[in-house]
Amino acid sequence: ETWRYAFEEALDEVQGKYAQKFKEEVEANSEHEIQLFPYGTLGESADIMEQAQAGILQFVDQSPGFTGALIPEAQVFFVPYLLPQEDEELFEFFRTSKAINEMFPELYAQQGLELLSMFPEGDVCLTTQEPVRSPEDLNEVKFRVMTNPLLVESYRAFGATPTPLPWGEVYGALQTGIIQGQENPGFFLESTKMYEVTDVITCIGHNNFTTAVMANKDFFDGLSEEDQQVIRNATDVAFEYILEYQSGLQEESLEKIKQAKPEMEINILSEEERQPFMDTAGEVEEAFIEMTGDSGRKILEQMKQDLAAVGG
Ligand code: 6CS
Repeated sequence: ETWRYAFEEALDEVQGKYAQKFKEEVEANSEHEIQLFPYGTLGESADIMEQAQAGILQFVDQSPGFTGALIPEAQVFFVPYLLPQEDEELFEFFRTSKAINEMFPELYAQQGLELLSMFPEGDVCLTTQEPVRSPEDLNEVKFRVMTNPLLVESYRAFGATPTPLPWGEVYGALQTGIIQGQENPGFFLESTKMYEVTDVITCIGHNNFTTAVMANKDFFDGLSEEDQQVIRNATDVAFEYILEYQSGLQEESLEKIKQAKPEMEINILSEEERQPFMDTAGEVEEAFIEMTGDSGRKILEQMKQDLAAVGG
C-alpha cells in the first residue's frame, strides 16, 4: 500500500528531513511505501490539514501556528518565553512532557487525528526593514504572523500590528511593502531568502518553532497492530534524528545569510533589551486562558510542570 504524507516545507528543510527519515524507516520495516508531498504541491497548510482530516492524505505535518482554529489549546506554543532556550532542556521537554505526549493526543483525536509527534524546529527570530531594539521599534510595523489568534495577541503585546497570512503570501507582501516584518527559525530565513526582502534579523529568544506530525485517525485505527508499531518506531527514529540534525543549524544558517548578504544586520538582543518583550508573557497567557478556558488552563499548567521537571 502507498501512504501519502504532506508537510509545510521543502524536502531539504526541517519538516522535509523528518519526513524523509520517517519514510525511510517505514519502507525499511514494512511492505508499505510513502509518497511525500512537500510544500506547494498540494496547497497551503490549511489545505493539507483538510485533506488529512478527509482521509485523502494518511499523514500530515501541520504546525500549531496554523492549528489554532481547529484546536485552540495548540496555541499554547505562542505564549512568549515559555519554552527553554537551551537545546538539551528543550529536547528533553519534548521527549518527556505529559502535556505533549498524553494531553495533546486526546485533543487531536477529537479532530480525527492521531498525533504522532511534536518537535522543535529552531529558535525564532524577527526579520524587519529597520532595527528592533525594543517594542517601541515595532510600533506601526505590519508584522506577518501565522494564522493563529494567540500569535496575533502576542505581537500586539510586542507593540506591532500583527497581520496573519498563509506562508505563500509572505515574500510578495514584504517585497511590495504590504507588511514590514515576519518571524521564523534561522534555517527557514535562509532557505526562503527572507534576507532579500528584509534588512535586519533580530533574535529575542521568545520562542522555538514547534511543529506536529499526525495521521488520519480512522486510517491509523484501521491498521494492524504491527503496522501501528512500525509507524510509532519510525516516528521515534525520525524524532531523534531531527533533533540531532538541528545541532548548530541556527548559527550556520545565520552565517550563510551573512555570506549571501553582508550588509544584513543581525542583532541578538541582550537580556536587558529582551526584558520588555518578556514582560508581555503574563498578558498573553491570560489571553490564552480566555480563549481556551479550563482545558487550556490545564494544558498550560501541565506544560509548566513538565518544563520544571527538565529544569526549565
Ligand atoms: O512561517 C510559516 O508559515 C512557515 N514556517 C516554517 C518554519 N515552517 C512552515 C510554515 O508554513
